[in-house]
Amino acid sequence: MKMWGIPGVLSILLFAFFTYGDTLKFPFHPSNEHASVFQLEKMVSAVIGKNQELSNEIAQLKLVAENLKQENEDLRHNNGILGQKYERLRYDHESLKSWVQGNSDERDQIKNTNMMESRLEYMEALSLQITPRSCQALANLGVSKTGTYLVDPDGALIGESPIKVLCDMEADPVTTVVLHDSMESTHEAFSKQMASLIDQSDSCEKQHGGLVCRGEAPRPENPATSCSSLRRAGNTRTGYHLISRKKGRLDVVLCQMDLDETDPKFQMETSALIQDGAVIFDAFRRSDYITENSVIRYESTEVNIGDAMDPNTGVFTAPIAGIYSFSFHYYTDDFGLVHIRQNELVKAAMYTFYTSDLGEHDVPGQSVVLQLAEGDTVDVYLFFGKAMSNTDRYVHFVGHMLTPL
Ligand SMILES: [Ca+2]
Repeated sequence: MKMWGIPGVLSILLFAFFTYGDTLKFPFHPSNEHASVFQLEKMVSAVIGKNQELSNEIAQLKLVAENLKQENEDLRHNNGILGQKYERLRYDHESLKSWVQGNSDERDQIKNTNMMESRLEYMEALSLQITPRSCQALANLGVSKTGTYLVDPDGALIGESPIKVLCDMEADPVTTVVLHDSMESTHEAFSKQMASLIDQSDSCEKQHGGLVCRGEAPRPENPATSCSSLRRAGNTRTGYHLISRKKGRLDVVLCQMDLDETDPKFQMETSALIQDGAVIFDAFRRSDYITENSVIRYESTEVNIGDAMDPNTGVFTAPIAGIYSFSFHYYTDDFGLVHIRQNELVKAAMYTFYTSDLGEHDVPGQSVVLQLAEGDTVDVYLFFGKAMSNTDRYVHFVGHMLTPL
């Protein structure tokens, strides 16, 4: 290396001077020339030796520098490789990311599709459960296209499963055609559904090896008279219902709509009933009634719910069968006999034995509870004596139904 040239030699000489300066003064002493030459030779030899030593060191340093340079080169090279690797990794990461994104999109799509499918299944399952009873019912819901549909003649959620039928929506009335292959269940189930369909249709006939039904049967009476008629009317809720089997009353029955109609538990009676309309009257007089051997008549009624009391004839006519309560009061100061009668038969009597001469008088009365059939009559008959009254209304014939039967 040049940097080790002249400045190197100078530094060696300077080094030598400072190291051996003292001895240099001594060898040039004029009195010992020979020794001085020897000393000089020794000195030069030492300098050369030192120089050699330094050269070795320099060579070593050069080697170290070369190594360092090489290492630096290696490091730079490695750095480049690492950079490339980093770039590659980054690229891989990006690819992975977009792959994951794509996957997740696909997964979302699959998820959405699955959700749609399960919703569709749900709707299908639901529609099976709430399938209308006939093509007419479908038409009433707004379905106007002729085609194959599921209907459930014996009612949704009860009885047999829906059956597949052909609905001719263009026919008037809408026609339900049941083909033989339209039922996948048992013969018994098929027969039940057919019976229900016939029950609900206006008319049915066998045609082309199938059954063709048209229109809707008239709605059952309202209120229904049984759990069966309730069910036919479309009420398929199991529970307590009111049915009307007799005029003037509503019976509470338990309808187990999920049971077959032949099952004795399908319609369970309870003793609870509700009176359908009240029967209460209070007929009175403001004047004496003195016509013996006749039905006492009245001038008016205070209350006459159900219009079962005719004050003009004095006769009460039971509008419905039931248990009724009656009472009659009047004023008298005479000897007399008065009857409360059912269908003109005596059921109760009032007897007085007063004499007006002695100033005796009273307000006699009587009460009865009678079981009446629809149309039975009840009246008060003056056998003899007087049923006296004035504007204070001493005469009252009162009656009301306690319970229907
Ligand atoms: Ca059904």
